[in-house]
Amino acid sequence: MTSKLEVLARWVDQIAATTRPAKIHWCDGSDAEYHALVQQMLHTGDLIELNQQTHPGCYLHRSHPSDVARVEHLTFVCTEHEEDAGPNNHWMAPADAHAKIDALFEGCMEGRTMYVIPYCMGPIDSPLSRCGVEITDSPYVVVNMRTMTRMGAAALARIEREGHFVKGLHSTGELDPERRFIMHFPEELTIKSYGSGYGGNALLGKKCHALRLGSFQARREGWLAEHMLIVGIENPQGQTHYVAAAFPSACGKTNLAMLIPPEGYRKNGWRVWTIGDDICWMRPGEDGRLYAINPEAGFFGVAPGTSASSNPNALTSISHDTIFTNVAVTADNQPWWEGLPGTPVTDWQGRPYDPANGPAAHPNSRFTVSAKQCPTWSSKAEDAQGVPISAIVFGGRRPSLLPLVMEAQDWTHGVLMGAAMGSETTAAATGAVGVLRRDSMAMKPFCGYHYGDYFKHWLSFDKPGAKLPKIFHVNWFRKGRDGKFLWPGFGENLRVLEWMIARVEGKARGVETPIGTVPATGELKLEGLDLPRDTLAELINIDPAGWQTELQAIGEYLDSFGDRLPARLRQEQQRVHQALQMPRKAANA
Ligand code: GTP
Ligand code: SPV
Ligand code: MN
Repeated sequence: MTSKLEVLARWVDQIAATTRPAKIHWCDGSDAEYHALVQQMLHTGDLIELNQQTHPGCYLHRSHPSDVARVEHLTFVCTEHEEDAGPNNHWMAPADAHAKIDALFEGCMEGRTMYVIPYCMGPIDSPLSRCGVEITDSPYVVVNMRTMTRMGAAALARIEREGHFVKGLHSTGELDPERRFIMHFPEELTIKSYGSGYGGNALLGKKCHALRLGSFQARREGWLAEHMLIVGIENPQGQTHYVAAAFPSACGKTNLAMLIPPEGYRKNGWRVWTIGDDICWMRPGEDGRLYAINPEAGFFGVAPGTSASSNPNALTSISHDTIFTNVAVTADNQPWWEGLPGTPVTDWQGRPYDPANGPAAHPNSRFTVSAKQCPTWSSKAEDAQGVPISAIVFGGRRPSLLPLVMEAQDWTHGVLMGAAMGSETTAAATGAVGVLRRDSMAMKPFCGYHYGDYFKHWLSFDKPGAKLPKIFHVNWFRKGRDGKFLWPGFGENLRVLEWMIARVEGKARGVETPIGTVPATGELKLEGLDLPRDTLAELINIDPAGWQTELQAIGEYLDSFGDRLPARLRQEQQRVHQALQMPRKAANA
C-alpha cells in the first residue's frame, strides 16, 4: 500500500530522505498487521506478555522512567506571530522550531522501520471528521494509534479523496529529556514530535491533532474542539440526553463517561451510554443545536483507581485485548495498580515491588483499549451526524469553595464559568502535583491559539437561531475539615446529572444565587445514599467572602490575556462580582 496522492507520497519521500530509515511500512490497519507488530515487540521486549488465561490479548509496555507523561514545558505552538499562540502556550518562531527539531530528525531512523499511519479522527463517513497521517519509528505508537483512531486503508482512501490531511512526524529518538520537543505548526497543519514515546506526546492523533490543531481548525471553520467526555443519560421513559463535560486531565472524564447508575436508578430503568471519554468535536446543526462526535475510537485511560467499585465498565473493557503502559504485575503475571485487590510483585519499572520506591503502578499508568469493548458503548458513537448536546459541564479538583453543582444563568455566564475553571494539578503531566492552577475549559495544555481569541470564539456561538445547551459547573472533589472528599462521586454523580436534566427539561426550580443556580432543598435525589444532611449543606454552601476573593482573582486572570480578551467576558465577571456585593436575598425565598 502506497498513496496515489502526490502531496502525501512526496512528503513521505522527503521525510525518509531526512530520517533515512532502512524500510518504509504503510500501515493498512488490518488484524494481521496488528498481530505481526505485537509479535515483533514481544521479541524486542517492547511488549511483555501478560497472563493470557486471565487477560487474553493483553500486553504490558514499560516506557523509559523519564518518559511517563505529557511534557508541557517542551510543548510549543509555533505560529507566525507570537501573539497568536497567546500567553497560554509556549511559542517558538516556525523557522527556528523547524530548524531545531529537523536537526534532531536527521538520520534518526537509520537501521529502523518508518511507519506511515493514515488515520481518521471521527467516524470515517462523518463530515465532522478530519484526517491525518502520522509518520513514526515506534511500533508501539502504531498499535496504539490503531486502537485510538480509524487507521489504515479507509482513512487513506478519504485522504486521497479530500486531498489534504494533518502531517505528523514522530520519532522516539534517544528519550533524552534534553532532546525532547513537541512542536505544533497550526498554520501549516503540521506536528513534529521528537524524544518521547508516551501518550499525548507520541500518539499524534490525540492531543496534538484533535485538540491543538483541531481547536485552531475549529475556530476557522466555526466549530469547537474540546477536552470533553460525551455521555448519554437515558431516563426510564427511554429519552436520552447527551452531556459533554470538560474536566482537566485525571479529573474524572473516563469515569463519568462510563458511570454505572446507583442501584435504585438501575431498578427504575436509568441507563448510561458512552460516546467518548476525552475529546469532543461539536458544531451547530441545522436546527441550531450543537451536535458532537468523539474523534477517537478507543480509550487511553488512567489505570490507578480503576476498580470494580469505581468503574466496573472500564474494568470489563480491559479484561482482554488491551495494552497496559507502566502498570505493575502480580505473581501470576496479571496487570495490577493501586485500587485493585491482590498484591504486586513487580513495579512499573520492572523492579521487585518495594513500597519505599513509591506506588507499584505509575500514577499516570494507562490502558489502551478499543471503545467497542466497553459494555456501555453507544451505537450513536458511529453516527456521522453526531449526537445533540443538552448540557455542557465544567469541573475540576477544587478542595474548597466550589459547590457540588451550579448552573450558569446564560451562555455568556457559562463561558465565564468555563474560563474561570481551576483545578489541582495531577500526574497526567510532569511537574508538581496538587497545585491549584486556572485551566480554562480544561484546555490550558491543549488550546492551539490565544485564549482571548478562544473565549471570543466560544461567545460567538450565542447568536439568533442558536439552541445552545445549558452550562453547568460541578465539583466532585470538595473536602471536609477531615481532608476527606465530601461527595461519594463515581456512580453517585448520576444524581447530579439527573438534576441538570431536570433543569434542561424545565422540571426543577433551583435557587438562584449571584454565582449561579444551585439545587433547591429536596431537588437532589439522595434516596439510597447515606449522606448526612449537613454534608449536603456543606457541599452546596456558598461562602460570600470566599467568592469575593475568587471573583477578584478571576478578574486578574482574565486581564492576563490583555487586548484579546473579549470585553463581554470581563463585563460578565464584573456583573457577577457586583451581584455578590449586593445585600443577599434570603436563601430559598
Ligand atoms: P485523562 O485521561 O488524563 O484526561 O483523565 P480523566 O479526566 O479521564 O480522569 P479519570 O476518569 O481517569 O479519573 C482520574 C482519577 O480521578 C482516578 O483516580 C479516579 O479514580 C478519580 N475520580 C474519577 N471520578 C471521581 C469522582 O467522582 N470522585 C472522586 N473522588 N474521584 C474520582
Ligand atoms: C490527558 O493527559 O488529558 C490524557 C492523557 O488524556 S495524554 O494522551 O497523555 O494526553
Ligand atoms: Mn485527557
